[in-house]
Amino acid sequence: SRRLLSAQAPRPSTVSLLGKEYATDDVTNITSSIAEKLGRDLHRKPAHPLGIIRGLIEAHFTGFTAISDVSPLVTPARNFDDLGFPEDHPGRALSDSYYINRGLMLRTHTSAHEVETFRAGERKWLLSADVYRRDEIDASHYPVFHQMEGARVFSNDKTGMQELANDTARLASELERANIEIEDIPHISSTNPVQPEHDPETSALVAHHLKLSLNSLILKLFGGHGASTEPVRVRWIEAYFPFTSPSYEVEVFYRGKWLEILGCGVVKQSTLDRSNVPDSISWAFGLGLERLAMFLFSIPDIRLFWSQDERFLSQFSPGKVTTFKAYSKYPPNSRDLSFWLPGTGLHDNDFCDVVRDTVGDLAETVELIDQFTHPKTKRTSKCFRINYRSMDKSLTDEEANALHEQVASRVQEKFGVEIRN
Ligand code: FA5
Ligand code: MG
Repeated sequence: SRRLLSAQAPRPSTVSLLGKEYATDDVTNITSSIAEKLGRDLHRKPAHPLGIIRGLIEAHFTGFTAISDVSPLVTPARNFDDLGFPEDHPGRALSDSYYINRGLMLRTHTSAHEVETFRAGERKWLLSADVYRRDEIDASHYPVFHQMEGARVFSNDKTGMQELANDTARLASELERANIEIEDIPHISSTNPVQPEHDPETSALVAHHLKLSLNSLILKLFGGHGASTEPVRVRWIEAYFPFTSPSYEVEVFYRGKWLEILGCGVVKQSTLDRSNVPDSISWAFGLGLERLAMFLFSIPDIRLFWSQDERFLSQFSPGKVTTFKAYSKYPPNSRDLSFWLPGTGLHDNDFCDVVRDTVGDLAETVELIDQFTHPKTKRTSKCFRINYRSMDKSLTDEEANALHEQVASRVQEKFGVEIRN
C-alpha cells in the first residue's frame, strides 16, 4: 500500500482511500493512521456500542429515514460553504481539518450532508457517520468520532402547522408524566435570534418541537438504566452555528457530571433554499455517538471504541445497553479508606467524583465495603475500597500508595471528613 504524506517523506502523487486513488496537492495533510480508519464503519456494527446507540435512536424516531452509508469524502463546499461558514472560519484551517486535496476533504461533521439529503426530498431523516477533526488524543479526544444528524421539515402551511401542533402535544404529554427535570431557556432571545426570513411565532413553535423531541430521546436513553430513581436532568444552553438560528446545545447530568451531547437549532432558510425545499421550515440536530456511548456503557476511554480485542468486543450485544467491565493484564492494587462523615453528610457519588478527579482512570472501581453509625455520637463512618489499575502499565505499591494518599487528602480538604486509617 502507498505511503501517505508525512513531514519526512516527499508527497506521493496520489493517495488510496476506500479503494480509489486521489490526486494530492500542496494542502494534502491526511495521514496513514487516519486513512486506515475510513471504511471501519463502527456505527454500522450491530454489536458495537456505537452501532447499538445508533439503533436505539433510530428506533426512537419512528417514521424517520435512517441513512448510514455515506462516504466521508466531501468537498469543502459541502462541509462549509453550503452551510454559510465564513471564509475565515477556523474549522477550514489545515490545522483543524484533513484535506485530500484542495477540492476534497474528510467531513468534519454530519451537517455536511444536510443540503444533499434535503435536496433528495427527505423530510424526516437521521444520518450517522464517521467524522474527522485534527485534534490531540486523550481519553475523550480522538481525531475520528461519530455523529448522528437528524432533521425534520414542516410545510409552512395549514397542514404542516397542524402536524407540528399535534406532534408537539403528543410529546408534551409524554414528558409531563415523566421523571425529567429540564432547565430550559427562551426559544428566541436577542442573543439567539429568529432569522429575518421567519415569522417569530412559527420559529418558536419549531424550536419548541425540537426541544421536546430531544428531551424525549434523552429520557429514553438516560431514564431507564440502573436502579436510579433520580430524575433525568437536562440543561438547554444558547449556542451559535453558522447554519442554524436560534441554536442550542444540550447537556445531560449523568454520574455527577454535565455532559454536552449535541448541538441543534432551526435550520437557516438559505440551506433549505439551496436544497430546493420551498415554503418549509426545519429543525436539525447533530449528536456525538461516542459521548453518549461512553456514558451509557461506562466506557472510560474513547480509544476503546477502536479496539479489536475480544475482551472488549465480546461484552456487547445488539439492542442492549450494558455496563462495560474494564479488563487489564496488569494487576490491580486495592486500598481501603475509612472516614467519619462531616455533620452535613456526604454522597457516595461526591466521593467517587473526587477519586476520579484526583487519579482519573487509574481508579478502576470504588466500592462501599462498610458503614456504621456510632450509637452515642451518632456520627457515621464509611469505608471505601478503591481499586487502582492502569490499562497500560503495572502500578507499583509505592505508586498506588501515593495515589491513595492524594485521594485521602483531597476528600479531607474538600469535604472536611475525618480520616480513620
Ligand atoms: C457540530 O458538529 C454541528 N454540526 C452540530 C449541529 C448539527 C448543530 C445540526 C446544529 C444543527 P459540535 O462541534 O458541537 O457541532 O459537535 C456536535 C457534538 O459532537 C458535540 O456535542 C459532541 O457530542 C460531539 N463531539 C464534538 N467534538 C467531539 C470530539 N472531539 N470527540 C467526541 N465527540 C465530539
Ligand atoms: Mg459543541
